[in-house]
Amino acid sequence: MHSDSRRGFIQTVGLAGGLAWMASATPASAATAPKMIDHSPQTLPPLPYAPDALAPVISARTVDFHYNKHHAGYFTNLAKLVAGTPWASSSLEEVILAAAAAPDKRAVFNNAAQAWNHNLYWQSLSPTPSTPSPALASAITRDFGTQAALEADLTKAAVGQFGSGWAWLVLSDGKLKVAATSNAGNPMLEGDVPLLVIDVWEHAYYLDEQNRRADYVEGVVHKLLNWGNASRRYATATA
Ligand code: MN3
Repeated sequence: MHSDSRRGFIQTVGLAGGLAWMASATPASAATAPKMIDHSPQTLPPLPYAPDALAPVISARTVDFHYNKHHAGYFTNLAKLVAGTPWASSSLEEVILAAAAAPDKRAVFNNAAQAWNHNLYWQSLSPTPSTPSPALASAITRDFGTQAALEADLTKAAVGQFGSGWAWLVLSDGKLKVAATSNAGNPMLEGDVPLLVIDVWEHAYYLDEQNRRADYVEGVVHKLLNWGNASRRYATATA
């Protein structure tokens, strides 16, 4: 996706959210606009595996708190914040992009984005070992050289993120890229397509690893990343 189509994507989403601020963005045809590959409801999705499935890297206790308290809490807060507004019936993605543009909707943005980021986080992990599809593997070779180089970049971004945040593999202008965001940040705000994400908020690892974020990240990157899901997202984003 090049920059014109990215503006078109943002404009389309922005207008769907009733935003006048996007009116000056360059129009792009639907044919060239990148796909929004999710239209997520504002409801907590089921955990895709048993709470103890990610142990010993991530304990059942951490998954329980993380999913049932933190992740569920963002949806609960969001529901209260958008109740009775037009955003109550919008997709999570529409709320995120619209709220990001409204300075007085910071709480809406934070809760919607945290809800979405955690949706992808659970999908980005799996107890079952997996490898990238041939198409994604080829793109990894093109953009990082080797799978090990990508994993090293992702690890560095996750360990190096100062404070709370997220480390991502994204599709950006047709290329794979590692990114980091702080707090509830999400690369979709830049027009990029998130393929997988690692949560580096302390609540993701503190019960298991205390301050040793690097141990958590190493375990996630080398034992738990769901390359099957990343491959499906890559296929959808490039179709
Ligand atoms: Mn979290």
